[in-house]
Amino acid sequence: MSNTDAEMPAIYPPSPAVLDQAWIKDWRSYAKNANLDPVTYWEGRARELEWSRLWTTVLDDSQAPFYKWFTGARTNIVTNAIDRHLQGPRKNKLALLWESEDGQETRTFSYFSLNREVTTMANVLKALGVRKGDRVTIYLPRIPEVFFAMLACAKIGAVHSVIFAGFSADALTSRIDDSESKVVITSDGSWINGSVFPLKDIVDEAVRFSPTVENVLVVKRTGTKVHMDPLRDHWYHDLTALPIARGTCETVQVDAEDPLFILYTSGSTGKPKAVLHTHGGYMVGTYATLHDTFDIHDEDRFWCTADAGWITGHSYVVYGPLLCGATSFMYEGGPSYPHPDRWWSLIEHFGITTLYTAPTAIRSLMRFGDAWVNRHDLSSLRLLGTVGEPINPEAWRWFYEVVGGSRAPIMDTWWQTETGMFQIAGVPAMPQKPGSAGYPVFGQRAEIVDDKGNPVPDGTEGFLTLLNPWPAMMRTLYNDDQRYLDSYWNVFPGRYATGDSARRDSDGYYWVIGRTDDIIKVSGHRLGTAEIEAAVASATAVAEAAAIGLPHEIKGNAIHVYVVLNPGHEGNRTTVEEIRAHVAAHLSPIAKPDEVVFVESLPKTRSGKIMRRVLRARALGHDEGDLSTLDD
Ligand code: 6R9
Repeated sequence: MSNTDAEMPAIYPPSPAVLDQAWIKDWRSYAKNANLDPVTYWEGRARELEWSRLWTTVLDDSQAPFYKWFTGARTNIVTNAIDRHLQGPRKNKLALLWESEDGQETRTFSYFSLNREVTTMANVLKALGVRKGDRVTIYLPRIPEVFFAMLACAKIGAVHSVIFAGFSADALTSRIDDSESKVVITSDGSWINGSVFPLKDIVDEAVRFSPTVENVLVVKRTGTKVHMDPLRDHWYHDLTALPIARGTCETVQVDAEDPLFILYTSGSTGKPKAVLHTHGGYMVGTYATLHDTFDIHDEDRFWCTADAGWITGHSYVVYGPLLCGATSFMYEGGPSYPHPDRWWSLIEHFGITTLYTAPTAIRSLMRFGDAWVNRHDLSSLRLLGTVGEPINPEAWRWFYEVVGGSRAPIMDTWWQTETGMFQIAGVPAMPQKPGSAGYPVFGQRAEIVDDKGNPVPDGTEGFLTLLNPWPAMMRTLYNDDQRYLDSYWNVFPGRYATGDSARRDSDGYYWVIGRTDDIIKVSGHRLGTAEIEAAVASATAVAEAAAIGLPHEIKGNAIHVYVVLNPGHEGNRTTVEEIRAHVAAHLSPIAKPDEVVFVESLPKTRSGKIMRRVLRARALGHDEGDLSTLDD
C-alpha cells in the first residue's frame, strides 16, 4: 500500500465489458449536443418522466439568479419515484433492501409495498394536521422509515427537513426552530456500534420550548425506555393501527417550483444555511445524473453508503434510485462494526453491483488490510463511486484494485448540498484519472478563475465556478434571499461560486483541491468553523475559541481548536476532555476536536475577526503570509 502517484497509470480507459454495458457509449457527442443547447437537453431529460401538466417554459431566467425550471408544469417527485412504477412490471421489483446493524433483521420492500408504507405514513401525517407547505423535521437513523417519512412528506406537498441523526441537541433545536416545523419524526434511539444513541431524549430537549412543534412521531427501533408526553408524543406503530392510517392517499400534484425540502448545511459564518430544493428540477437532475453516471440498469443493486441526513443521502439513496426504478440498499450501521469486513460481507450477500461511498471510509477500511476484503466474493460489483472530498491516489488504487478487482471504474463525483446533483462527474465510458472527478456533467460548464473572477490558464489553481444554471440547483436559502445572493452569486458576478479551489489540466479534467472558506470536511461530513467555535465557547471553562481543519490521514481533515480559558480554569487533560464531551453533547460527536490547544490570545484583525489562516500556517509550519491586518 505504499504506491506513490508516480507508479500509477495517469489514465484508466474503460474496459470492453464496461463499454459494452454502458447506456452512453459515445459520450463525446452526447456531451457536445447537451452543451450546444443545455435547455433543450434538459427538456429532453424531463420528458423521460411523468408530468400531469407540461411546462410553458423550460428555464425562466428573467429573475436570475433566482432561476426557475419547468414553469407552469405540475407533477410530484413521488409520482415518478413510486407511482409510475406501479403501472408496470417494476411494481413487484425491490425498491428498498435494508439490513440491521446486528445483521439479525432484513427488511425488503417492493415498489408496491413501499407505496403502501409511504401511503400509511402520509395518512398519519395528514391526521396530525400536516398540510401542503408545512415543514416536518425528520431525525431518524438509517432505517426504512426515513424513506417513508421523506416520501410521505413529498406525497402530500409538505416540506421535509432531515437532520443527520448524529447531530445533538443544540444543533437540532436551532434547525427545528429555524424551519418552524410542525411535526418531528424520530425514533426511540439509534444503534451505533452496539450501543444506543438516545434520539428521543435529544428531541425532548430540542422541542421543549418550541413554539411550533405540535406533535412528535416516534418509531420504535432500539426498545429503549423513553419519556412520552401524552399530548405531544405518539408511537408510530400506535397510529398506524388506527383507521386514520388506512386507505389510499392521493399524491398531490404540485407546481414544479413548489418546495420539496430544506436541508441545513454549514456555511462559512454564522448559522447553518437552509438550502431549498423544489420538486420538478431536483427530480429531473437527480434522475438524469444517477442514471448516466452510475449507468443504472434494472438488474442493478445500488448501494450509496451516505446517511439520508446529508444531501448525498437525499439525492442518491432515496430519490435518485427510486426515480430510476432501481433497487436501493440501505445498511443501518457503520463500515467496520462488528468486524472490518462488514461492508464486504453485505456486498457479497446481497450481490451489490454499485458501491458509492466516501474516500474517508475507503481509507479507514484500507487500514485493516486486504485479507478482510479478499475473503469475500465481490464479483457482483461493476461500478464504484466516491464523493465528499478529493480521493488520494493510494486510496483510489486500493478501491480500484482490491475492492473492484481492477474491473469496476470509479466514478468520482464532485457536487454540493447546494447543487443537488453531480456537477463534475464522468460516465463509465469516459477514461478515468485517479483523483480527478473528470468533466462537468452534460449541459454544464465550469471555469477556474482568479480572485477577480478572470479565468486562469490550465494547470493553474484558482476558484471553481459554474456557468450554466441546472435543474437541481438550490432555488434560494430558505427565508434568506440576500444570503443566497451574497454567498453564491455576488462573489464573481455572472458565476456560481462553489467555495472550492481547483485546477483544470490540459485534457480538460478538473482536479478539486479543497474548500477556500471556513468549511471543514471531516470524514466527509461538512462542518463550519463558526458552529464548532460556538459549541466550544459555550463550555463553562472557555472564554473564546478558534477552530481550523488540519490534514488527517483517514478523516481527510481533523478539527483543531485554540482555546482561551476563563479566569480560574486550568488548561489540563480534564479540561480537554470536558470540552470534547461538551461539543459532542451540544453539536455532534463528529465535531469533537482532535486537538485542543490552550492559548493566551487568538490572532485577530483590528476589527476583531479571527485570522484562522494564521493559525493554520503556524500549525503546518508554513509562512504566515501577510500579517499587516493583524492586531498586535
Ligand atoms: C456532495 C457533498 C460539498 C463540498 C464541496 C467540496 C467537497 C464533494 C467532492 C468534493 C473533491 C469530490 N467535495 N465531492 N471534493 N472531490 N468528488 O459532499 O456535499 O456536504 O455540501 O459538501 O464537499 O469541497 O464543496 P456537501
